[in-house]
Amino acid sequence: MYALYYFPGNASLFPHMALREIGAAFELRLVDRTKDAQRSEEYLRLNPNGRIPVLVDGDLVLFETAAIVLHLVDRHPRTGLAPPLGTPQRGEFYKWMVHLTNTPQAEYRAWFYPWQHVADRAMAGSVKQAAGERLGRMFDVIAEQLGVGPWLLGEHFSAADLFLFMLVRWGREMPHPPRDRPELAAHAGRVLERPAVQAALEAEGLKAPIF
Ligand SMILES: N[C@@H](CCC(=O)N[C@@H](CS)C(=O)NCC(=O)O)C(=O)O
Repeated sequence: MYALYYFPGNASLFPHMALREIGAAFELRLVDRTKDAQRSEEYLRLNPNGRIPVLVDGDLVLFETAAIVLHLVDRHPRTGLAPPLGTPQRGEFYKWMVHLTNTPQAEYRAWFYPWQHVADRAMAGSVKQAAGERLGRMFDVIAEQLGVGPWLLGEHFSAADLFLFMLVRWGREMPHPPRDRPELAAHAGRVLERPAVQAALEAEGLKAPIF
């Protein structure tokens, strides 16, 4: 039985959707950000960075959402959430997982926490605006690469699609949201139709508009 430390809509949504796609037994443990629980002594023992999520798998305690999902797809190879090891498609899968985590996901930190990126908090608005513009260019490229899809790996649905869905969702209140790109809106719509995704959103209490 896995335990996933989460907060609704946070980076934990990606492994949460993956766990439901896999059909694995898991328990959700709320890290109450409204009380800064991510900075509690108890949580810092699990993730000294004070960030959500964490997955506990027996004696293994993992932070980093992409690493958690890579571990889950390895633990459940027959669920098809990643192409077989050593295939060109597996390489494409790694490309998207790494790109999404170290490019748009990392950039979102500047969008959501701009004051952490400047010594002078008065500049935070400018940092946020620039982050939004960089994210826009990143989503332009992703949309172009995705094309008609239907998935990031073409005909093969993978965990990377869940990741992209979460990142598109995070930008829903941007001046030029990711959903403005027809490829990304169509992709998010397809992911949203999946029963496992619906179940995860419902369990986290996330309501429309989802993206
Ligand atoms: N690289 C980390 C980033 C996780 C992250 O930034 N989580 C956010 C929520 S989406 C968080 O914990 N924010 C609370 C804080 O920074 O205090 C991962 O992918 O797990």
